[in-house]
Amino acid sequence: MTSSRFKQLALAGAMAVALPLAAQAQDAAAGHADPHRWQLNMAPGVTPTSQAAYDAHMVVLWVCVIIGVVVFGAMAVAMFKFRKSKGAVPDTGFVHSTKLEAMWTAIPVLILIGLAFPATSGLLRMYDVRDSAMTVKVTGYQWMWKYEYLGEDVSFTSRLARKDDELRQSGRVVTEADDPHYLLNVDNVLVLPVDTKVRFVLTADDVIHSWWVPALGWKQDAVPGIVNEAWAQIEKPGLYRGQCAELCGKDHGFMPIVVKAVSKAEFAEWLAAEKAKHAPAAPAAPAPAAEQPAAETPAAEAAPAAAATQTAQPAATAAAAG
Ligand SMILES: [Cu+2]
Repeated sequence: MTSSRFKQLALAGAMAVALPLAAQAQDAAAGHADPHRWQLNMAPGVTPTSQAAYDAHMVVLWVCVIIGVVVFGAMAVAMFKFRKSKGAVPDTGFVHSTKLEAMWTAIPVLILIGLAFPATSGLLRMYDVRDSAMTVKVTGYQWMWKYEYLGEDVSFTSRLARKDDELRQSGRVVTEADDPHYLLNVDNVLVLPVDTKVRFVLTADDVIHSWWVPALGWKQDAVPGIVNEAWAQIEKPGLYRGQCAELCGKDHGFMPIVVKAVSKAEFAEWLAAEKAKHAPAAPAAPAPAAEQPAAETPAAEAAPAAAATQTAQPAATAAAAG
């Protein structure tokens, strides 16, 4: 091989390593939530608990790296410096050292105690659902999710987007050009406000599912007859995708999750619009109108859409309170 050819190959090799690393650093800086090609590390996520998990993971990683360097370094020195061809003679008298044994017991114990602190404090924080500002009930079904904003009278189901479903049944090989988030799109996204402690209560209707959005930093089983809890406080607006993480039947791979984190003001606006959409007074159908107090119904029907929305909101709140 000529030297210029070798240089080219070396350069290509260096680029192959450096480019993904540079891309990763860029994505980490931009807070990118989606996994990407050549991603080498877990993502820090967008909640304080996911970042705590990431930090604990990085501490453990570096401790492992240091231990690896020390242990393999000592082995390398022992093998190359004290080898027979260099005239090394085994020390047959050295069979036991109480001091050494005490050291190699005590040091790992101390390391483990040191690692237990960030891990335990992170876990305790993760399980503390107190002082949450709102609660979302998540129910797993074969094969979709139902979201209920408790106390707000807003609920809907969320299933695989129709376009993805058609693509998957088309028999074609789906490429990124067809759909950059193939099988990770839903019809109705779960809208949540940022900088708000959102408590989740999770259950299932048929079999065990598991609600998992990696950017939030946890997954929680949704078990029929049992209510599990979790919480998230999303710090960055964005779209965060996840999937069911418990094998739940033939369409387990086709019940994705999409969380849309928006500003508090945007969320309040969205919630009000959802309430208006589902409020009994909004449609002009006679059946729901019968449930309304007699005096209010004709006014709401006659008024323009904006006025109907205003009427619907107190009605929805009253229903939620009752
Ligand atoms: Cu499932």
